Amino acid sequence: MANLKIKSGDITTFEGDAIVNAANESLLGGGGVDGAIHRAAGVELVKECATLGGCKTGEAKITSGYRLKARHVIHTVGPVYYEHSPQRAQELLESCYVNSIKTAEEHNCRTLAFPLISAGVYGYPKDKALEVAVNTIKKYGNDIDAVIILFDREAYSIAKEKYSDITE
Ligand code: AR6
Repeated sequence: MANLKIKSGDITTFEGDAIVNAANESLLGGGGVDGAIHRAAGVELVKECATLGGCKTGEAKITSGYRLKARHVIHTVGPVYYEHSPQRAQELLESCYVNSIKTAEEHNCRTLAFPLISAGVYGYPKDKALEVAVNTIKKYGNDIDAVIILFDREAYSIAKEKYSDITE
């Protein structure tokens, strides 16, 4: 089972092998955590992203971290919640975590930080998004040290209540 913790904070300050970005299919930047990561990494990041040919929902692609303290950024695209049945949305969100972990392992990244993918603009209910994140990372992240970094208070208070054993 993965070593998993949940913290509150800003993922752009994470020091480790890689941070995961909740991107969109273009990979060319956006708002939310995506915007924050691109601002912190600098323009080199969008230049590399532009060479990747986008990313399908549920898949993941890796770049360098540029000015970030993390060596790499793993870009994944979560489902827009209301575009799918709840079951399909869950499958796609699970794929984001599985493919991000797989990509990390392929690049020898062991310390990884995740945001709460799809739980912002893409409308995935925060409690359910957190459940998918925790269960999937625990199940598939055997060889990694992972932290879920929660930016908004509501998500963090859900985590403190439901996962007090791993929330710092
Ligand atoms: N550190 C950690 N988490 C953050 C940060 C941060 N600095 N900033 C926001 N969050 P969202 P999505 C949280 O909307 O729902 C973008 O425009 C935020 O509180 O960033 O997957 C992309 O380009 C929320 O809990 O991502 C896509 O178009 C979580 O990150 C679209 O939004 C995810 O919220 C993706 O939507």
